Amino acid sequence: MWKFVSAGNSGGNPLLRSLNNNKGRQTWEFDATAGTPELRAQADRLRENFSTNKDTQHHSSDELLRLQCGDRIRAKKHAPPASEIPERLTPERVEAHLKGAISFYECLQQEDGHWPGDYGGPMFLLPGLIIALYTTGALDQVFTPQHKVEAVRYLANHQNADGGFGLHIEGGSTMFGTGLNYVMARLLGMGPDEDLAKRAREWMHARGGATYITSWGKFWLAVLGVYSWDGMNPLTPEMWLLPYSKWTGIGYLHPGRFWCHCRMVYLPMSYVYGKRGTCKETPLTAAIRQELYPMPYNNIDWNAARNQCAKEDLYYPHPLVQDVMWWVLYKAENILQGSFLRRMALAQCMKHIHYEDENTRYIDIGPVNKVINMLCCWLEDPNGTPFKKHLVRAADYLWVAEDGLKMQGYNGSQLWDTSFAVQAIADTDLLDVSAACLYKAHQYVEQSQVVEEAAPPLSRYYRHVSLGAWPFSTRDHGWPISDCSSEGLKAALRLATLPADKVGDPIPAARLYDCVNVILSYQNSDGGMATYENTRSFHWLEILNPAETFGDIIVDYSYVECTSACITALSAFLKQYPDHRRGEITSALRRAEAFIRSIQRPDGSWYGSWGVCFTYGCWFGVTGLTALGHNYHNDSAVRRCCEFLAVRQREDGGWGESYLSCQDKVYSQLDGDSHVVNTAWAMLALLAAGYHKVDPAPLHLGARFLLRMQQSSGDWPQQHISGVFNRNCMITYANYRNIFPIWALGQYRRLILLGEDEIRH
Ligand code: LAN
Repeated sequence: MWKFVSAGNSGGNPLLRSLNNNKGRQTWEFDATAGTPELRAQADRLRENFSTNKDTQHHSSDELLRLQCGDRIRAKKHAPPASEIPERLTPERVEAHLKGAISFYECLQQEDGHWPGDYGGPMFLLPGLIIALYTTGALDQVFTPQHKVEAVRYLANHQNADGGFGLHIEGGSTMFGTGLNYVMARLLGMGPDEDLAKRAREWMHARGGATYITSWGKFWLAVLGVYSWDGMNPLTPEMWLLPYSKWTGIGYLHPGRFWCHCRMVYLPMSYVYGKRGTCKETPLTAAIRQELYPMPYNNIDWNAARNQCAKEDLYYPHPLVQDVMWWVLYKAENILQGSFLRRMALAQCMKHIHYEDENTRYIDIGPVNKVINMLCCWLEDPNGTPFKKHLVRAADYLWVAEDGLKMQGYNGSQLWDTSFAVQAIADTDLLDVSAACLYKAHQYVEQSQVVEEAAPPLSRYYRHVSLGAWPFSTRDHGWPISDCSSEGLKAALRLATLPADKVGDPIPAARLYDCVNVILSYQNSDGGMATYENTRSFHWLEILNPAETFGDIIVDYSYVECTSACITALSAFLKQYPDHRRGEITSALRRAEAFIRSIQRPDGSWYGSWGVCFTYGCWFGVTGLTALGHNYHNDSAVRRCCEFLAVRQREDGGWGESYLSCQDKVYSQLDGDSHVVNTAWAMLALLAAGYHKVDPAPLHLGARFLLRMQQSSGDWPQQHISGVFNRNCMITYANYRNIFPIWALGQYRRLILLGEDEIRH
């Protein structure tokens, strides 16, 4: 049976370095002897159930994790009341639902204090891992037969009715998704004539074949040797030898100025490209070569293929300047390949790759560079320790649910979820049911703050300061993020206001000061905060974005979410530490406020870049302003946003936003029921604004919707996907369905039913 394993259990391996005994590490292991026959049968029923409904419900619900926590769930003390939800809600009634919700959610919490959860969604990640493992000959070392069964199950569950695969689990078919997942199916042992493979191939052939795959797809196919490197726009590694300084002008094109995810993906990609690192031909790769295209492989016009892209994949079409640039670089390849300059550039890339690996304990910043860095280490030395260290960290990205095995968008969202959970649970004021769980969560927050700076010199590796920051997932990952630092700080500050004998000792002030230092350092000249670093270049550089499916990947911009999180954290900090860097903090707050106001849309909303979508952005926009004393009564920006939200409330009392909002940048209503997460975000925004003092009716309706949706266990259902990146790719946040309803109902009870006045941010 598949078993979720958390933290320290996975220690002891000398190749697996950890700064804190693997706190937060999430892995799944197959143990043939685990569980009882009944449990195994139940897991199979959950799988069957998913497959039966897969065309209407694309999102899995972390049922296997819940199954594993079954004993705790059955033994828990509280459940929500079963009787019908009354017309008029009382504080006692909502309290009973909250107790049920908290005691359920506590059952999922791990010993180290974090909440695990599925962080899948994108469909282009696992194929990259499989291609890299196949190329390096390590597939069977990392993937047991059970891993393969679950990976194939995942494919079968997420193939669209038209035979293709999407960019993410809820999206329409794309060449990127279909080409890569087809190849993955074949590498996992599926025959070309099996139904899944046949239908996927037909989808591709009907659209011209795999030469129409996006540039990242071309890269992976070239690595496997089923696409020619001549059919790729060059990933010139020499860009790493450009001067960085602004004064040179060309310095603005240096990858060190790109958004760190973009830079860290193109770094190893350009190494592999520069080396033409390709899988040794096997009978299987030779067969795949012929299957991917409607014409014979040898007849393909590779030069033309460079710029081909299926219309289904085209979110950001190349502007003309890019085509010109690629043509020049394509010609330059003849000179650069094998030259002294190329050797220097490759050595430079490898230096940066090793730095990234070592400073993230081989987890790496994300799933894409993780896999390509691993491939680079193998290309450099197939028997070397770096490659081995990579292999043991592959498991950190894999997740198993009732829909199968998937690769996640990060090594988890541990710190992010735990910080929100702390704030949500603490905000209910129900310490008698939540003290033990807050105590453990406190440990996790403490244990995951970054207390060791990345290796010096930071500037040579284009790294921002990390000391004092909080990461998104684990301390071992360690990349600092503005809003994760802010949410971590807010969780720590909130816990410090609760009795230490119940929730544990507060984190020492000096460590909070370090965090404030990082947060302040994130402020850009426009007053806002970006994600991991400061904005280092210009928006117009986006014309160089070669990834047709993703928008806005070149530069780290200021975002409403990041900026608002920094505001709410700094203002909460000032309340507890009024004398620490007061002048700097107040001036940073003023500038951040001006930024948030400047990006409000004429209709009163804020566009959310990392969650779906306007409800998410509005929650951040509003709370950024209300933390500074503005509200519905005294501020027209807050008022306009409340009105934007109020008119989008639906018949059933909730809010429901489709992921299409993210790509189209226009509010898009969901089909069917409202969504508990969107409802909670909208309610949190309205409550923070004090809208209930003008009209509590929408909040009563929203609360009743949340209560109606709550299950008898205290859980909420998993509905549509809630996260997004780069405008177009969706990502799962499995914990949101528990955290945000608890948070919104807790505030609703306090501020409306109990009539309290204090809004906590
Ligand atoms: C994330 C996850 C967390 C997210 C928040 C903290 C929620 C956000 O407020 C800031 C941006 C950040 C850190 C973020 C950025 C983009 C990430 C890293 C991801 C969505 C997780 C996966 C995604 C990454 C880019 C996926 C790999 C794909 C590429 C295009 C490189």
